[in-house]
Amino acid sequence: MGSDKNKLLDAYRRMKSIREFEERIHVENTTGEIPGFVHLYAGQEAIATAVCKHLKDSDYIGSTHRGHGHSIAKGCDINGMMAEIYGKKNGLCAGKGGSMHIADFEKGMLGANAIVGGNPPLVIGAALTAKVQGTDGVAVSFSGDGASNQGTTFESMNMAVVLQLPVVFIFENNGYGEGTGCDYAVGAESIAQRAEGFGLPAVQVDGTDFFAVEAAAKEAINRARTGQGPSAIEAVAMRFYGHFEGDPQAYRSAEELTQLRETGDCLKIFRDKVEAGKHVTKADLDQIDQEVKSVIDSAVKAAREADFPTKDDLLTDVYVSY
Ligand SMILES: Cc1ncc(C[n+]2csc(CCOP(=O)(O)OP(=O)(O)O)c2C)c(N)n1
Ligand SMILES: [Mg+2]
Repeated sequence: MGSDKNKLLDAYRRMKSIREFEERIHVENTTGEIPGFVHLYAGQEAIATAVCKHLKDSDYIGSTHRGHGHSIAKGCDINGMMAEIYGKKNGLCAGKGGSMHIADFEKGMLGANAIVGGNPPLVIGAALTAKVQGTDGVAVSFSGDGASNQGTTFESMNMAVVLQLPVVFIFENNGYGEGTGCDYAVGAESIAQRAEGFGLPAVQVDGTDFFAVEAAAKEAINRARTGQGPSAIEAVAMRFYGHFEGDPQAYRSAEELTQLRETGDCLKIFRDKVEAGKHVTKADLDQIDQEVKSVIDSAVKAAREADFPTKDDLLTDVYVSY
C-alpha cells in the first residue's frame, strides 16, 4: 500500500514539476531575460512522466525542441536546467545550449533537438550500442506528429525493425506541427497505424491519461529490454501554449484553449482519479503543489543571479575530448 501511494505521489510530483516549470517560464520569458526561443510542454506532462517512469539512468532518451518535460521526467537537475535556459555558466550545458539543447548524459538524456526528426537516428544509435554491448539498455525517441512525417523518422523505424533494436518510438500527437493541423499533414489514419506499416507493434493512447500511457509504455519498454524488438506508441494530448512563446495562435480558437484547460488537463485528470481511490488525499497533492512551487521559485532566483559564461568559455567544449 505504502509503495503504491509513494509511486502515485512521485508521478504527481514529476508532472507538477514540469507544469510549474513551464508556467513559470511562460511568465519569466516576458521579462526579456531568457535568451532564445522557448517551446512549452504544458499539457503533455503525463506522457514524458509515464514513459520515463520505466527507464533507468543508463537508458537513453532523445528529445525535441519541446524538451523541458522530457528532461525533468528523465531526472535532469531542475536548477541546472533553469540556469541553462537563462544561458548561465552553471547551466547543465554551461549555458551554451539553452532551452533547445539541454543534454545530460549522466541521466541518459541525449539532448533536446532543434531539428524536427533529428532524434530518431541518434536514438537508434544508442539502441544499437546497447544491443551490440549486450546490456539490457533501452532507448526512447520522443517525436511530435510533425516529426512523424520526416524521412529520418521513417528510416529509423525501418532500421529498428530490421536490426530488432531495443527502442521505443513515442509519437506525441498534440494536433499541430507549428500551425499546421495533423489532420491535414499526417497522411494516414493514425501515426500508430503508420508505424505498424513499418512492422512495429504500435498502439494509440490518450496522452492526458497517465495510467493509459504508463501501461502502454510498460509493455513496449519491457519488450525492448527483453530482446523482443522495437515498438511505437502514439499518445494524443494537446499543448496548452502556442508553438513557441510569442506564437499568436491564429490557427486555433480561444474556446479550444479554454476547453483544454477544463477537460484536457492531465494533472486534473490524474488528481480526480487518485483522489477517488483509497491511498492519496487532496491534502497530499496540495502539499506537493506547495513544495514544487518553492523548488521552481528558488531555481528561477538562482538562475537570475548566476553568472554568464565568459569570453574564454567560448573556446572550451568545441571538440570532444576522449
Ligand atoms: C528539419 C526541420 N524542419 C522544420 C523545422 C521548423 N520547425 C520547428 S518545430 C516544427 C513543428 C514540429 O511539430 P511537431 O513535430 O508536431 O512537434 P510539436 O512542436 O508539436 O511539439 C517545425 C516545422 C525544424 N526545426 N527542423
Ligand atoms: Mg505537434
